[in-house]
Amino acid sequence: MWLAVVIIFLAVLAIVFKTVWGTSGPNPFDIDTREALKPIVLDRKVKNKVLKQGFLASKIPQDLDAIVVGSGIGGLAIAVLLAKVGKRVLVLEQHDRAGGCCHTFTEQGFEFDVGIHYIGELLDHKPFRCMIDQLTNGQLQWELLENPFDHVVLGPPENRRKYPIYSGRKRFPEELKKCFPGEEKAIDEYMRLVKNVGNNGWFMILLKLLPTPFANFLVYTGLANRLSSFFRYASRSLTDVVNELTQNKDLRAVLCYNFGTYGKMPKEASFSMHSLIVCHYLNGAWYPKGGASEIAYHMIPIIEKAGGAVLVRAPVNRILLNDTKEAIGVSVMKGQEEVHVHAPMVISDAGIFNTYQKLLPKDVQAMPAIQKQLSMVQNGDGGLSIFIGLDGTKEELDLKADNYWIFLENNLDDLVEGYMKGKREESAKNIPLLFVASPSAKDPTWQERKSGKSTITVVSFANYAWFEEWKDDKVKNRSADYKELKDTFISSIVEVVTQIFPKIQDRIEFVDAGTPITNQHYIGAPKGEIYGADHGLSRFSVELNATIRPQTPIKNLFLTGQDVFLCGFAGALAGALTCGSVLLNRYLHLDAIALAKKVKNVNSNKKKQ
Ligand SMILES: Cc1cc2nc3c(=O)[nH]c(=O)nc-3n(C[C@H](O)[C@H](O)[C@H](O)COP(=O)(O)OP(=O)(O)OC[C@H]3O[C@@H](n4cnc5c(N)ncnc54)[C@H](O)[C@@H]3O)c2cc1C
Ligand SMILES: *[C@@H]1O[C@H](CO)[C@@H](O)[C@H](O)[C@H]1NC(C)=O
Ligand SMILES: *[C@@H]1O[C@H](CO)[C@@H](O)[C@H](O)[C@H]1NC(C)=O
Ligand SMILES: CC(=O)N[C@H]1CO[C@H](CO)[C@@H](O)[C@@H]1O
Repeated sequence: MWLAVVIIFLAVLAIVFKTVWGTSGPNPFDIDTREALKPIVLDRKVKNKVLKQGFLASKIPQDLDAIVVGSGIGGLAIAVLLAKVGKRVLVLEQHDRAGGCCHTFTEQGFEFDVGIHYIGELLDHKPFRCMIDQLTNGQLQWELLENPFDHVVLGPPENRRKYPIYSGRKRFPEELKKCFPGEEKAIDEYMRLVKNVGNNGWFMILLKLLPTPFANFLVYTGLANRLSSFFRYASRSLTDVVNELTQNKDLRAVLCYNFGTYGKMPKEASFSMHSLIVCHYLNGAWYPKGGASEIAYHMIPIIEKAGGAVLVRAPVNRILLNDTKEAIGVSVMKGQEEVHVHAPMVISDAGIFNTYQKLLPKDVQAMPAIQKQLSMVQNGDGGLSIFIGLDGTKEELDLKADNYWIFLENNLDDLVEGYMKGKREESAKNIPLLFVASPSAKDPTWQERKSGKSTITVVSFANYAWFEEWKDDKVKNRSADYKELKDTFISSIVEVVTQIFPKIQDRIEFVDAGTPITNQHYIGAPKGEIYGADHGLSRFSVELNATIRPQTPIKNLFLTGQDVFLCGFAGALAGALTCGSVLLNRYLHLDAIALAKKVKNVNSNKKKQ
């Protein structure tokens, strides 16, 4: 019986594909647009001319084809995709520089980036790499991290166990087995599951792109679960799956260690999400040469070349709707005044909560279709970042191009729960999980830019409620008790970091913390979220995945970025590609794969000649 259903479904799918192809729009991945590599620009003033173009009514291009709210990778990528097929797009960013989580900032001469520590899948000619090359005309360069690229540290200072994590489909499990003799079977089974589930992530994209009736058919017949191991494992927690594999507590923790990349403790995390992450880094981990600001810096000119613009200090305060409740443009706050900008299409990278709850009028928010979507998602946990500027080179300070995941013990679920539910003054003194990395050690241009200095960035989580009372204070001049709380977090974090990197002792020249209300201000995260909407188990239900799509219940209003798909640079980019697929009526993921193949063939032919 199931077989018959599957066959009928596949037949229908074939017809759907055909009709879609039949009426499809232009292909932004039609030709290879990479240009010869230009010398890297390190002068901040030169870069700021591109990244910090302030909003002025006079700078708004005429006859816009689309407006994008937010200049994160999700917003820039959809703007570039449209620009590549000749559309004129205006990107509006509330912060004073473009990039969203990919922006960088400078304090006391130290440059820090916010949301880019390492990205996977960037091997030459892989579709993901090809896509990014096309979106930056081949100007963005990537630097491979060390191998091991991650280190897991478990236990209290007097008993710390260190486990190196290597990339490589073979090497990753091999090295784990060296650390955990006798656990070979558990590690092999983990690898089998992770690969099986992680390689099925495309199914999620399919669900978002199929016409809604087909997607619903898949959901409500249970076919989606049967057809894809991704969804079969989506409702199982990471803790559940891992605990079945082994009794070894350290190994259990190591198999879960990077849950911080999507921000959900293992017992609430979906095994499918975790599998995607593990697979993402299996072939290595990379960092953008020149820092995260390179990303926006090389995308904006493509948008401009097509007649569009990327303007900052442009907070959109509402989406303009006409009498038939169709989106016709946005209103931007310029000082106390509203400036109205019109376009036949509005695409929001500001996240699902901002878009529906802040930018739409109350009566529209109340629409059942919008309420249904909102009821399916929650605000994710708040992020905490510590930025440390150091005197000394990476060699002097013993910093490498890698990351440390430091946990106070191996019972990760209890650690996170205790911390996040704890009283803020207590939690601030004892932060049980830290991600620590040195961006300056990852970037080969750093010494040229800031000779003799280094940086360390630390990331963890923090409860938005701990900081909410100060959210309306003026940034950079918040009250003394806010600073005091921040200092408690800073000193307990610096203590741990100094234990792991003893050479930084007495070398700290600058240190500051970004809290959930900092995220609120600079990246527009409504509750200080680190990764947008929550990535708990329910995020992975088939139904949610089929419901939350680039199309919104409002005509001509679309969503892009991390909330449409998943968090992370790759996740937000996949959101943009999904959005572009809808707008251009074609499967852009397939187009990117096709171009990657073509480019690879051309290159290997060149080598042969
Ligand atoms: C501390 C931290 C570390 C991270 N580390 C990594 C990592 O190592 N690897 C990785 O792959 N991912 C990492 N991520 C995640 C990744 O950076 C994000 O998931 C991704 O960049 C999100 O892109 P986006 O375009 O969806 O959203 P964002 O980058 O958040 O962009 C949204 C933009 O919309 C703007 N906006 C909001 N409201 C308005 C409005 N009303 N008007 C105008 N503009 C508005 C915001 O200012 C913001 O610029 C990290 C994130 C953080 C916070
Ligand atoms: C609203 O805008 C859409 C698209 O621009 C248009 O087709 C429709 O006629 C408009 N409705 C009204 C009442 O203006
Ligand atoms: C900071 O805030 C205090 C009061 O809270 C005020 O007196 C002071 O002028 C402010 N400083 C700046 C630079 O705004
Ligand atoms: C079919 C299914 O799993 N539906 C779930 C979708 O997500 C919502 C909200 O998280 C759940 O309540 C549903 O059960």
